[in-house]
Amino acid sequence: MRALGGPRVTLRRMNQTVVVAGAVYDRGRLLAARRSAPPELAGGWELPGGKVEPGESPQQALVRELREELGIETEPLTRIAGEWPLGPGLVLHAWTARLLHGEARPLQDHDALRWLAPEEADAVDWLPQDRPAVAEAMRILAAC
Ligand code: 523
Repeated sequence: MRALGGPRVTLRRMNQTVVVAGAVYDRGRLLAARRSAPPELAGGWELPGGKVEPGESPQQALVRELREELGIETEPLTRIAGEWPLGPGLVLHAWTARLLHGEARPLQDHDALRWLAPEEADAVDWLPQDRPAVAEAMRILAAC
């Protein structure tokens, strides 16, 4: 019997897969990424990330996804409070993260990137499900 509180209990609660998104900060700006797929999301801007795989912590998944999709090394910092449903079996969580090294490039799933200062938060058309996390990420950034 699996002990309560193990990672699968946390991350796959009620058979939900967690999608972890990163509010990546560098030099007072937040990274925004424009999706190129799937067609129904293409053109929308998001906090980049992806699904937490079995056996991974959300922080490990975030580091992996940001490396694969953008070629950057990051350090996850703290979870942004809240979770947002993405459809059957998927829920969005968000974490702040700090850029350690690398220059972000759209290698997979994105076709444009922008680094936004807090006053530019509305400069891109964020996916609706990302907006609460973006608002909180910008609030944190502005307070730094
Ligand atoms: N979202 C989303 N916002 C957001 C992310 C990172 C993802 O709404 N900030 C949605 C988009 C997809 C689902 O979450 O419907 C999975 O995200 P995706 O495709 O980036 O996750 P991957 O890369 O792990 O998915 P696979 O292509 O299946 O590997």
